[in-house]
Amino acid sequence: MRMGKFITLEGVEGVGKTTNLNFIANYLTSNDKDIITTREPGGTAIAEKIRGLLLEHHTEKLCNEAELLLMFAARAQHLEQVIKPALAAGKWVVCDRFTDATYAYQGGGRDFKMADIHWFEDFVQKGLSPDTTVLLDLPVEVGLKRAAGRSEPDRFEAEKKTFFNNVRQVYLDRAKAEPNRFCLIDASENIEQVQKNIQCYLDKILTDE
Ligand code: Z5A
Repeated sequence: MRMGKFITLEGVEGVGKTTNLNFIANYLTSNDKDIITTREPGGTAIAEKIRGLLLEHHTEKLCNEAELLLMFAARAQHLEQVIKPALAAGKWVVCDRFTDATYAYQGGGRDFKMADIHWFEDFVQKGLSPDTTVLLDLPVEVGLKRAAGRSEPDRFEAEKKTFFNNVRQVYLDRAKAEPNRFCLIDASENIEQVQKNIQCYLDKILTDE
């Protein structure tokens, strides 16, 4: 039985997911919600090892099919070990990225058919999907500039601008197709305004509960 709520954060590189994940976590906690924060790929010891494989550069090229399967392998482990038990215990799960990222990066970026991703989604998640997805949107160049200079670019960060523009477009298409689940936030505004807008949305969820 699922009692908690499942909230995910999405967006291209540098939109402020990590910054706002902490804000959401603090806001929900101050509203007496029992929450956990987690991330994808990752969130368990095994899934974090898979994250390492996915993000690191290798001398051998990681093929796109292996990348897609590893994303779902990490997700299966994460769901089983962390997300499902937390939701069943009535906790709110706030997760930095989930399957929308697979549609955006592997579908939009790597050109996999959306129907193939959908098949894996059904196989791994068996109907479990986020209640709410906060999509932080901003022009790709701005996000890349914000994220620049933090560390050596990982395997995804090293991709070209066209890749990220395709990723962004899939996110926007998905938000348009599911307006009830997505909360679309203009992440080009200053942090205070972005968080005010997120808070308005969270207040609605808390009131509707
Ligand atoms: N991936 C995938 O391909 N398929 C999948 O299914 C999944 C993931 C689940 C790892 O993700 C990679 O995995 C990701 C997609 C792929 N690769 N990429 N690219 P990740 O989430 O760990 O990595 P990330 O996207 O690179 O996140 P990030 O770079 O850490 O960005 P962020 O968390 O969105 O941003 P931030 O660290 O909160 O903020 C960046 C900077 O901007 C920071 O200095 C902030 O202080 C600043 N900031 C934040 N908000 C603002 C505003 N409003 N104004 C000004 N400055 C701001």
